[in-house]
Amino acid sequence: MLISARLDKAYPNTVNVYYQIEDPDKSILTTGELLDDGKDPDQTQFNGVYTSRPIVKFPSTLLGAYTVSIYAANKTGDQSVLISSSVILFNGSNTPPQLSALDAPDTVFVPTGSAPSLIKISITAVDSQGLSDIVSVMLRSLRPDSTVAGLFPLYDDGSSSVRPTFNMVSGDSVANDGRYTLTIPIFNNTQKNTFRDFIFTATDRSSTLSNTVIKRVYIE
Ligand SMILES: [Ca+2]
Ligand SMILES: [Ca+2]
Repeated sequence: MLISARLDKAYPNTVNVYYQIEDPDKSILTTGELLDDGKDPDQTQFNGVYTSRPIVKFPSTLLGAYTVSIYAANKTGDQSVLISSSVILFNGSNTPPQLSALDAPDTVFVPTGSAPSLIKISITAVDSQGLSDIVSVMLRSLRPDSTVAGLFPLYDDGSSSVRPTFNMVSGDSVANDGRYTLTIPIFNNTQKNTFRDFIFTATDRSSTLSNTVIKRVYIE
């Protein structure tokens, strides 16, 4: 990979120019220095164009947007602003995620008391590029007139933390097993004698959408 940056002028031996490459999860993959020394791959010494050609090993299991950032620093440690651009890593043989084995109730009963009814919804997501290729599994809830009542993520987190969606844990049993879960509280002010169509989709790191799973849930 060839990286080069043009400074406003040459700073022989007073300024160092560095690059860093972050993976799609914002972890630093590699760092290094760009040189203005006229040695390959740099073409001309001291012309203010700094160049490097690092060998970067992009992990094939982590597709998506890698960020290449460049900054300059002088000998006393003053740094320029970071200049960044993105490199999108695609897998030419990427395949979409696949959803299956939905577990959701046919009918939800609105409670009479103040305690909410909890409905747990689970679905399995797989991807030929591995579970790490899946970035999201979403539930879109549609009213009978097809307007969107809500868009909610499902989690494969083993219920390890309280999620802001409903301010509760997801209800997921085992973290990172490809089984995604969301627990939805139904309160006594919920409208009855209607239904919602739950539309499930997963997305992978190449922004490829899965098959769609649809489930009509009646509210009584
Ligand atoms: Ca994939
Ligand atoms: Ca799970």
